[in-house]
Amino acid sequence: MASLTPMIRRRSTTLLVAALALGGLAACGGGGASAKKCPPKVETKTVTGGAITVCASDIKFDVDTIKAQPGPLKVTLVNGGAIYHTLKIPDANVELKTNSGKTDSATVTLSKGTHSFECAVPGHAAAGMKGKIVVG
Ligand SMILES: [Cu+2]
Repeated sequence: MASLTPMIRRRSTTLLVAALALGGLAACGGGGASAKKCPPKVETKTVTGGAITVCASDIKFDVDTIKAQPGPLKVTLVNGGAIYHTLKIPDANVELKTNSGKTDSATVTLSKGTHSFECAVPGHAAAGMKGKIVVG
């Protein structure tokens, strides 16, 4: 039965790797006290219930375009990254500011049309931390 040994050994290695991978996933999704993770980035989020959450990580937001109805809009910024980020909406004169693992929110009322938002940390908008809010 000596010829079975290599196969058994290989299977053991595979199981070990699988267990490590599962362990890694659990650690990511487990939601430790300060471990907020952003969901995968999407092109568009449509506001429901007058509130939208945007997650910032290093170095992007989790959405490009937010579609909203006219009226008050509560914007919440979640920082799922390791460094400081903001979400600035110049048209509303609002800037949400978050350190790693923190959230900030404000309610804005934007006119119909397209409004930009961006992270105001130098270099971040240029690196892609920007998007738009389309109201109408
Ligand atoms: Cu930033």
